[in-house]
Amino acid sequence: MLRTTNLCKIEVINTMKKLILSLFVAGLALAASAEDGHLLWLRSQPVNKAKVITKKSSPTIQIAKEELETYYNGERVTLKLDGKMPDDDGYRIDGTTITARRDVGLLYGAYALLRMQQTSALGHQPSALLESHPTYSLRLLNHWDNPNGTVERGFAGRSIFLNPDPERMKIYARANASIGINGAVLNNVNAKPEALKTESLQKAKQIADQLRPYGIKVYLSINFASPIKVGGLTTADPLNADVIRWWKDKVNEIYKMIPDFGGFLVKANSEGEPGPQDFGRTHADGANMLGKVLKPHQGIVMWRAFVYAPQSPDRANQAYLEFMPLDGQFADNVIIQIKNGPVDFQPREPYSPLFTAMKKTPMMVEFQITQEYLGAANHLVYLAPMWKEFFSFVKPASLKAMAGVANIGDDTNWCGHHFAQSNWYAFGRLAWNPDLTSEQIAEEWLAQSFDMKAAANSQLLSVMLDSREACVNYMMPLGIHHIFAGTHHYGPEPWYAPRGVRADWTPPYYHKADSIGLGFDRTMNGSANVKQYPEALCRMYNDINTCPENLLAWFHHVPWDHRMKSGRTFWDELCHKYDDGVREARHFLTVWDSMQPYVDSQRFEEVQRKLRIQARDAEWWRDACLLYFQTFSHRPIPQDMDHPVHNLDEMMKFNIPIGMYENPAQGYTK
Ligand code: GCV
Repeated sequence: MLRTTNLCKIEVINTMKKLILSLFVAGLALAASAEDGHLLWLRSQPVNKAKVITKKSSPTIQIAKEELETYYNGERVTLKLDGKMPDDDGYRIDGTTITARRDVGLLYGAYALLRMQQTSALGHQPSALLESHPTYSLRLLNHWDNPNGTVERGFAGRSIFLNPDPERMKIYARANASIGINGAVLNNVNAKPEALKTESLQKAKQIADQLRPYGIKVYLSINFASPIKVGGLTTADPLNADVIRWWKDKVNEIYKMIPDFGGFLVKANSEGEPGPQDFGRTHADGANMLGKVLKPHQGIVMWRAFVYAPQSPDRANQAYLEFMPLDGQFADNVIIQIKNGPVDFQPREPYSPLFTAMKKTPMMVEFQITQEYLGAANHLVYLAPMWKEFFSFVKPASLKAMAGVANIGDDTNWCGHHFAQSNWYAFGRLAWNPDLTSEQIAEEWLAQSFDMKAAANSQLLSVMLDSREACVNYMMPLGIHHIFAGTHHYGPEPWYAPRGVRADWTPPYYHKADSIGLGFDRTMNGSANVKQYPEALCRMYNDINTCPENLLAWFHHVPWDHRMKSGRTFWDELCHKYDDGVREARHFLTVWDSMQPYVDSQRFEEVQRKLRIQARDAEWWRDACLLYFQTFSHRPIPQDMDHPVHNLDEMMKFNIPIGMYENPAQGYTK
């Protein structure tokens, strides 16, 4: 009896020991695996092994040295400046010697070497000879941050610039420098005049000082009426001598504080913002006045072409109509900043025809990294394929620069969704080299952001590469556009058209559904938008039989029974596209669920929650759009697909909010 009891005790003690040990091991594993995404793609652990040899020292070279000495796992790296290299930010890596013309080139070279180390499994050899030069000298993030800390179309918390915390600024600067981003516009293009008050400039100076060693210049968005609103003048007429003097003094004040200030970004005469047209002047008059004032300081003006008037029969025509007559009239330090598409960052648009029409004006493209129209921070949508699509029509060399509307806020993981970090990453990599493929960039990002086995990586790679087309499918396939909810741009509201709201801010203006068909007739018989494209494209888009099907309802009012290449009618094809999108969104979730063994628990769960939202939203999109369009088509939903599970009348009463399942995004301000 006694013996048995003792044996039992021993067993209990052993079991407890085992339990404690396993809890300890599990605890360790958990601690090791907990990741919150705060370090972005720069998650390497210090190895503190390399010795870096360099003759020159500067704050930028010092950072390059520290990065390599901390994270490079070779013995020795040499950093060399070479005045014979091309005069740009490029670098050469020969074994473990990095050579560059500029200090910042050495920093970019250091990050490139570290990237090779992190992605070596992809077959990049650290010892390979590599010389790389940026396609664009200006690679800018546009932050739409407001002085009160909100971020317009931001879904990742509040502005990181509200109280620029040095630790956060350092991660931000490292991340940008690691992918070659060299400029940040600190405030919203819907600029408050206060942005130019001395107190605000002092804050900009503080940020500029923190970013400078990483090769990043700061820029500001300005309100064109600032001479009135800040300066107390009675006019902001760009040809008025007092106005010009006010801008000169303001610019001098800025450069005293920030000697390497980059320049101004201007949204003028657009969506109610003031501009030169308010004083009977042109965009060129306004932009050139600012250009002249900035010129002695080597500053630039980025003047946006995002303009449209409420009464126009076709919003897509307008930027061209306003800017083409001014081609060749802009000063040489003015760049016209044009959104990739002619309407507004839709999941799919054709390229803006201004890019191929303007021949005598420096231009830059504005992409939107924040997912205003692609599921906010809830949907996994990798945007590189969309930007590459743009570059398949617009030659990179025809542009001067690239800007991206940032998806960054003070959320722990910066971008709201762990995978949204890949869009920040992809933007920077493409601004350096638009010839990189979406696949290369996604592979690099995955290799640096997770520690997965190759097979798992390749499944995630497919998810990323398919995600943009999936989003197009479940939101607005076959060229449909701008059928978003009226009060935000997250869910569908193709029926939204309250009295009193400008027509071009309502979906029926764009989809034009009726008993005949669906889509906006932009052919020569319609708004003639096709005419703004080069002749061959014009011809192709104008003919419903040659127009690419993925833009069909963009350029045509497509009859419901129009025969598609698949043999289906347009209506049936539309139904299938929506259903494909839903299936794809569900498939992304299934793939992710199988990643659990390879991903740290925190990021696994956070991404899983978002993918579940995405799959539910996709279903909501399909049901809302198909049931609503069916009231015009009067055709049945095909039998060989999943049928809607919601009722239209119920959906029409409910406006799916961005934060339906999560905390609402704080950013939306309009
Ligand atoms: C910053 C769209 C967005 C606005 C944005 C505007 C622009 O209309 O919805 O939030 O304003 O584009 O790019 O200026």
